[in-house]
Amino acid sequence: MPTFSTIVEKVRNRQRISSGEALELFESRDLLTIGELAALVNEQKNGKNVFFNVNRHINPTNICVNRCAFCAFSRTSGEEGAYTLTLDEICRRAREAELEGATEVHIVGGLHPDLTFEYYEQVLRSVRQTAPGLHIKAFTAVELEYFSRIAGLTIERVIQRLIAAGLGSMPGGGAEILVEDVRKKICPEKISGARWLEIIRLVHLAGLKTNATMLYGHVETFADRVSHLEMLRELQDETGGFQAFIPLAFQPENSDLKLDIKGTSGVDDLKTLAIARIFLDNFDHIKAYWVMLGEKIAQVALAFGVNDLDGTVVEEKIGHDAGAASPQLLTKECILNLIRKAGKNPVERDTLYRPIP
Ligand code: V47
Ligand code: SF4
Repeated sequence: MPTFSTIVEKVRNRQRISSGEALELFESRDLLTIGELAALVNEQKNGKNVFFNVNRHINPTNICVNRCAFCAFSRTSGEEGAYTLTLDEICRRAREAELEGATEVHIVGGLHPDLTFEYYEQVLRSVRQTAPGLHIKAFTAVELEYFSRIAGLTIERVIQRLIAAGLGSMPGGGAEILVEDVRKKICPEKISGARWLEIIRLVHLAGLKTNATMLYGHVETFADRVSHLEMLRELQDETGGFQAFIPLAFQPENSDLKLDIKGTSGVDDLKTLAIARIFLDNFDHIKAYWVMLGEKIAQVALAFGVNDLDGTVVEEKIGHDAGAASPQLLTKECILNLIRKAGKNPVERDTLYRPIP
């Protein structure tokens, strides 16, 4: 049984901690020591710099055949609130974003029963054509598996064709909790955790960077969170293709998950971010996604090992359909202010973490 003080010594000596030790940290009440350790690890990697980007989210459709129990965004075809954007509407949003100084569009959506793979290729081509200055970060491993199924293509071929159409990198969604028992309860129709990792491995091998997320604060145990982090750390040791790790705090409103606990606590949010910073020693960036955390916890997270706040976002549906209390967008000035008031140095970045002068 690892003791808290041996874990502290290990982290101070820049040694990797084990899964058992990560579990010990999750079970500890000493939030401040965990935060201090995470801040130390982050400072060694990133100094006082905190990254953000100017981006815009676009969700082409909320119609989805999966209907995960935690998801308040998805609809069945024909249901009230179901929508599918036209290519023109997608391009208008991208063009608007570019004119407003964005460097990235983040495109993810539901698994639509009728749209073809060619439509998604067309989305990428059209965005590239109308807003050539934007990096396109799009689609999750879940969507890639669906494309491969509807098009009758291998995942490798799907990846090649998406790259040819303009895909620049991938966000980290669809990971949820990679442990099978948990997936059976919260997203039984979704690809397995093993398949998510396999597809991401292929994306990394094709030369694209991705992020990794973890949806926490629902039915999972601390041990499940640690297993999730362990699987990510192993894959990162192999490919080095992950850029940022992003814990996503579960927003319970309007979802089918009936839980006693309504949403995560600030203590759990900060502890999860900090332990991720300590455990994922091979990840360069830990992102506090302000949409799910709220601006205040995201700001405090900068003292708990976080070095990225995501971006301006502009139009967010997934968290807000599930009751997120954060605003729809943060202006660049607002993000700069938030970082400076936390005593840190804001750095605007592009998708690949190159500073923008
Ligand atoms: O995969 C769905 C999650 C994800 C809820 O990579 C929910 O830069 C909380 O992955 N409460 C999509 N979370 C969002 C995502 C993301 C967001 C920002 C940045 C990046 C990045 C990636 O949202 C889904 C799912 O895990 N989600 N429903 C909910 N009720
Ligand atoms: Fe569909 Fe993704 Fe929502 Fe699951 S989380 S129902 S796959 S949109």
